[in-house]
Amino acid sequence: MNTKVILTDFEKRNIEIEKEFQELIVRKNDTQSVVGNGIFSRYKYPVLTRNHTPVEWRYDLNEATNPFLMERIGINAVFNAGAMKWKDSYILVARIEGIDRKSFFAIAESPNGIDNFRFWDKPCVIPQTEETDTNVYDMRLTNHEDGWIYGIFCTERKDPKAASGDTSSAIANAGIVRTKDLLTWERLPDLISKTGQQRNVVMHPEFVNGKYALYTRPQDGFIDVGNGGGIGLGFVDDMTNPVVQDEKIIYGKQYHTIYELKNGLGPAPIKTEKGWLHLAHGVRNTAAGLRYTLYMFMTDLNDISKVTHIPAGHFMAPEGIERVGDVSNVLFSNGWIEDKDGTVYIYYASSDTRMHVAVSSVEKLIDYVINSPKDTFTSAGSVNTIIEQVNKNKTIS
Ligand code: M1P
Repeated sequence: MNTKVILTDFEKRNIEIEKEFQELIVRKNDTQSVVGNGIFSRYKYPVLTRNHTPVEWRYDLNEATNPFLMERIGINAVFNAGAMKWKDSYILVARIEGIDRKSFFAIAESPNGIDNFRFWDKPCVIPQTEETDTNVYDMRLTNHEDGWIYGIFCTERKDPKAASGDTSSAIANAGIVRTKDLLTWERLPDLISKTGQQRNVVMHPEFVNGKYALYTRPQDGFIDVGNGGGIGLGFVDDMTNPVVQDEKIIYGKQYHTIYELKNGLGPAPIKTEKGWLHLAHGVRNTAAGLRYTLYMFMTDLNDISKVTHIPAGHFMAPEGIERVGDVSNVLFSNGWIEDKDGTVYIYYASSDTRMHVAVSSVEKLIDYVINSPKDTFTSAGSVNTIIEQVNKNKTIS
């Protein structure tokens, strides 16, 4: 006997939601079909979006309590992810922002680093200090030689000194967690530094003279860097009492550059035979608001406070759809992965909305950083740089 199963609206919608979700997760990613700049290859599709978050996070899947199968918990954006290789998988610790504006962390894992990223079943549970975090975001992962994986993130709380009626002033500081399995996170005290606000704090993967080295970004206000800003470097004796000593700016903001207004380090640096490769973001002001681009520099292997190479201008800037989002005209990166064969997966977020990947190699990035011309800081200097290249090209037979 042929009995026809009649599905309820709930059941039909459930099937559609699941189908759409699975299609998105397994979608194959390919390099963009453009010649490109030879430095890196962008990929066609974002690797993580809000639609990649598990259906179970967003929907109450019980027909009795959610008969219309409505989304009960909305996710607004998935961006600014820390990254690392973990047991042959590519891991992103993404910043998930709910529609309630609160950000939190969740791990997504891929077998190849370019597609098939799937979130683990629950978001990360980050223990609290005595002072609860109002908002947390932008975790940088460092696999430190002391045997721990550290996650340093921004913790934000309302400014206790804010005038009554001022409901937006906040204090940003570096929150610190560590783990050995990416499942259980031990919360350490927040960073103790002399500066007013800290964001974009990143741990160096090796001890320096027996101390932990931290890249910082001190600034006076929550939004305004004031007299502060710039990428700093400080040292900590003991991460369970993280007092920063000898904090110094190793690369400051500079007039008429892409980091004119502020800059901040991205992921932990990659060690190469020529020096430490760094990825950072630079911010400048425009009539259309702030513009965030990514740039690279290299520091000395034996003196990590010494910047040895820094090409002029941006390494990556928002293109196409990347330009548009909740905070438009922004590229931000706090995660990259160096594979055993030298491939480098650069994970970057566009416009505080979604995550992308671009692929390069250690060899190419070294070449880019060492052999690209430096900023001359004037238009005449830029013209001269081009003329020198044209003349050099004329000598090729
Ligand atoms: O909105 C752009 C970025 O703004 C901040 O970065 P920074 O402190 O360098 O200005 C952060 O809130 C970051 O998450 C965000 O992507």
